[in-house]
Amino acid sequence: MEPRMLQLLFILHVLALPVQPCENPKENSPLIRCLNLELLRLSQDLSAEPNPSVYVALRLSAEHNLEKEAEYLQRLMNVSASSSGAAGQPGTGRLALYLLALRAACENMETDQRRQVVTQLKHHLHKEMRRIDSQGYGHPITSYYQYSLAALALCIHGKKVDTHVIQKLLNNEKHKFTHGEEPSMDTEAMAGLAFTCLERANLYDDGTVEAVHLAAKSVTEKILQAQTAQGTFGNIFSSALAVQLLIATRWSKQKPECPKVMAALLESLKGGDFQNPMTMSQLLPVLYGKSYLDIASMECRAESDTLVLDTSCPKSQLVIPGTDMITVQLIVEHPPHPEKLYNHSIQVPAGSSLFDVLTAAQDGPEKFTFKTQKTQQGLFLTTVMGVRAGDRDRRYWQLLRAPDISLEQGISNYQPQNETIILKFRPW
Ligand code: B12
Ligand SMILES: *[C@@H]1O[C@H](CO)[C@@H](O)[C@H](O)[C@H]1NC(C)=O
Ligand SMILES: *[C@@H]1O[C@H](CO)[C@@H](O)[C@H](O)[C@H]1NC(C)=O
Ligand SMILES: *[C@@H]1O[C@H](CO)[C@@H](O)[C@H](O)[C@H]1NC(C)=O
Repeated sequence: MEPRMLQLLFILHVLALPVQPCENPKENSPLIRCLNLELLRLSQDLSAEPNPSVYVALRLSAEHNLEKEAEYLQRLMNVSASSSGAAGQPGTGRLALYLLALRAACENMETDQRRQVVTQLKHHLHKEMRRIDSQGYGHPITSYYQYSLAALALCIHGKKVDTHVIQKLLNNEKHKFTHGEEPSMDTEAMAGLAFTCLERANLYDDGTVEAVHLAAKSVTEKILQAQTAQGTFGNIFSSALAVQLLIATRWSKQKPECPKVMAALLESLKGGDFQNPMTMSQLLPVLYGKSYLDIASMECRAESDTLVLDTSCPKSQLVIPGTDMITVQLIVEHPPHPEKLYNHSIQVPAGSSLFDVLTAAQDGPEKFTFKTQKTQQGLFLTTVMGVRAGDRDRRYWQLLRAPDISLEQGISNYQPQNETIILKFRPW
């Protein structure tokens, strides 16, 4: 029998198996609907730059407000047509998300302008690949996360990804993907989604199909093994993407990993941990049993146009700073310089964000200074005490709780207790 035929039989066999994907129990639907509405509300904020990840999440939902989604798409296309990424940055990931958004909108891709977007992403991916190759470097320009996202986006559009590009991702999968110096389950998951899409694409030779199949399996195993006692894969934020991979690979929800992680995600959602548009938009699809792979088969027909902005959902549970004060010891470390650049205690109202702490320090007598950059994830800390962390030298200001616990949120979202916070200049 022809290999193609065998492959087809295999796919039909898999489809016939009675496995249900990792899904949440139905009784949580009001909570999920509120997350959906929160994202819809965010999409209506004209002062914020439109975010393709938010658009994709709205599209993968089971409920829609088609008019508002269409308006958002217009704004998204408007921005992407006029500007292409921040200065110097190739914007690989942004462009990939934009392409996913176009497919999720069932937009016609056969126009000169649209073909050009695809070509541009291929070009970016090549530049990323060449950087990995360039002597003694081994890293793409942005990150393996964006590299994977780009491969996924091309694959979702049925475009062939250069096998050299795939090979580089396969090579790196054999090591661990990292986030700073820690394992990055987000990146494992995104690479796994890309491998799974490539495996099913019917565009590659048997050797490549076999290699991406094994890589997808290996990534899934790494993720399952990383499950914590609380049920998360890595931390709670990487768990959303990890579950997308389990959904895409049709991991049975009868297996214990699934209900455990779903419970953890819903608990965190209830507790208000998902605060910024990026984390919310990565979570919503999995709560509707969807992954980014489902974008490939979207038809945009007969969708339920039932979502209306109302006030039935509780406002996000941000603690309003009160009158109780807390004391945060703020330490700035710039290895290898042994002396601390800064070490003083700051008083702020309980419930303040870390950003509020840094601002209070800046206004204090001790000459603390910092700069930030606005992103969809909140404010990114770029410069501390005049020391700027750049993409070029692959350094960043890591946020830690003493002695060495890396924070899982950025300065906009993290609310310190009475504790010591360390800002440490680190390679990544
Ligand atoms: C790559 C990456 C990094 C790189 C970014 C550098 C680079 N040039 O790529 C580095 C290692 C520097 C980094 C740092 C941090 N990161 Co990070 N990062 C990611 C990752 C894996 C991919 C982001 C990406 O490329 N997205 C795709 C592009 C298209 O979107 P983008 O919006 O343009 O991406 C930019 C921002 O996301 C920004 N960024 C990256 N991380 C963070 C974190 C925060 C809080 C902010 C405001 C911005 C930001 O860098 C990206 C590239 O320019 C995500 C995983 C995920 N699930 O999203 C985690 C993730 C976003 N990071 C996270 C965290 C917690 C951090 C740190 C706060 C860790 C720490 N304790 O210090 C620091 C930021 C500290 C600071 N100075 O403000 C969390 C955020 C969770 C949340 N609640 O919002 C995530 C989701 C990982 C996780 N599961 O914990 N990160
Ligand atoms: C597109 O951009 C132009 C100019 O920046 C603006 O005038 C117009 O209102 C925008 N359209 C939409 C749908 O946002
Ligand atoms: C922080 O410490 C202050 C005094 O040291 C105390 O009054 C307050 O209750 C503490 N707050 C928290 C959240 O622990
Ligand atoms: C910071 O300063 C405090 C005293 O203000 C001191 O006890 C502590 O050891 C210092 N920490 C570091 C890491 O230098």
